[in-house]
Amino acid sequence: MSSFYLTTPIYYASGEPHIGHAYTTILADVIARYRRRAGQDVLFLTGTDEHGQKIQEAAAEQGMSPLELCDLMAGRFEEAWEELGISHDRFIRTTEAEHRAVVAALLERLRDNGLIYEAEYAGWYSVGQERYFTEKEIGPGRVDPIAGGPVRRIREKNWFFRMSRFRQRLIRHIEDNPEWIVPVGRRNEVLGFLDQPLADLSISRPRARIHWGIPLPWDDSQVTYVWVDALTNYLTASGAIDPAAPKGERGFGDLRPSRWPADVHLMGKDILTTHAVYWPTLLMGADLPLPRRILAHGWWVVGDTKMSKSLGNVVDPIGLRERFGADAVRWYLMREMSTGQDASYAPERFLARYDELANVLGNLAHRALSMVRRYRGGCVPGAAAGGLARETEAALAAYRRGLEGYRLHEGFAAAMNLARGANGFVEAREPWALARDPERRGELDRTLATLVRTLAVLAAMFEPVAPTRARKLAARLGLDAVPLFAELDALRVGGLSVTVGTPLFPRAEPVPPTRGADSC
Ligand code: ME8
Repeated sequence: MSSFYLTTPIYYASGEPHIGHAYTTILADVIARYRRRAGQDVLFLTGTDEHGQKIQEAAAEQGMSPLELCDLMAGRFEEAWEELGISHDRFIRTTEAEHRAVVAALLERLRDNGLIYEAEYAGWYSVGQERYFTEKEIGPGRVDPIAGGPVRRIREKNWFFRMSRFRQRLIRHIEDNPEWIVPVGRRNEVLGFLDQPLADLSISRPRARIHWGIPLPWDDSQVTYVWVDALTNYLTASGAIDPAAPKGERGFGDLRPSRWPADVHLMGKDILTTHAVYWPTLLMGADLPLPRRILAHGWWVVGDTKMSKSLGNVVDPIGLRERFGADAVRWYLMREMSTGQDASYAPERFLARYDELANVLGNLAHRALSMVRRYRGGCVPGAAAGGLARETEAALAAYRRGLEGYRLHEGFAAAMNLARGANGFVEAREPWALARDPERRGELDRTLATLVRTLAVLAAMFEPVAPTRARKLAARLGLDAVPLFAELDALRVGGLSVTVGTPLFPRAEPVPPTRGADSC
């Protein structure tokens, strides 16, 4: 069985989970569920980023110790993910002892490789982004260019990683691997960034300023820069480095058989540079393989401003879940945003996407199952389910291309189109008319079998995005579980005993019943 390791960013434990965090995590969950359904052995990692000045200051403001705040917030993220149906395999916290030891081992290796030196540094630091910006980046207004927050002038002694040495090698890697950073626009952004000389990376902060961090193994007056600490989580969770093993000559011993390298790191475009420049050069410096792919998605915006905690315009995904259910939130986020582009959150678009679930997929299920009950006593006829064969095959192929090529919106559009096509098939066949004509019994049987088979395929296609309703749909079809993709060809629907039940997606607002449902 092939394996698949995917990661989300680890979220700052200083703020509540919002719809932006939910988006990345749901995106990862949908990919993870899809890969599992396609038969892969998946490791899906998420977690919280718990060190650094941002956390230290947030805890102080709330009168808590940093660890108390992190415990509280890690719990909040875990609860939110539970409520949104996230199926992660591991939730990592950077305050875990194993992670702290892996960070120390990685730094030692970089140092033993001659890539670390000490120097005085002066620059503009944004606590919001936990990084320095250049004079040019902050512009005349002196604000952080990502969220517009304040920057502080800081002059201090730091340890540095010789990142500049890896510029050419990184450019070559990006050029030789056109799909390493997706979508392509983001890849070009990184190449543009690398057109400029690449500075060395400050990897530590004086403990006198920030006490909440992982001490450098060779200088405990300094703590590890929080981005170096945070990025290393991907390696910790892979199991590649055994921090308890005797230390090798260069920071750590041989790598353990593990999940490293990751198949894909997912993140928002705000943190592409850290993932596509800092992280791979650190890995190169430590002689470790690079992740296989980096996917940077767009932002959810309100009007034309990024949704962000500091701007106070965040949408609470849990509030939406309470009203419409987790599957509807997941569907909206995946369907509405072209993977990679920005999208604007709008309540009326949420309702429109919900109506699509109710009126196309929900309606199809309700009509088809009601007709099996009405015309065949709830037992699916054993006739050949050959109708819609070409449409189903084409939809499955487009869907799989979309999910494997990280264009999820296209995959789900194909799934929804199949459901729409199946509703059209009902209108064209007019089963209610067939039912009145005893000579067309066989035709009615084939129509009903086709509809049930199509619904089984749709349950498989929707499971990654709408797992609860897909399972419900499969159960209504009389199946024990949502079929895996490999099981679809051999699936026989004849003899299944269906139940109609209440609508899968109760209508958000009353709308008149459709013609087909009326007639049967
Ligand atoms: O950056 N639209 O954590 P963070 C879409 N701890 N996605 C959004 C979003 C929006 N409006 N706002 C946030 C950090 N996100 C670091 C990461 S990883 C080694 C360390 C998502 O809590 C998006 O994935 O600020 C973004 O990259 C992430 O949340 C940032 O979360």
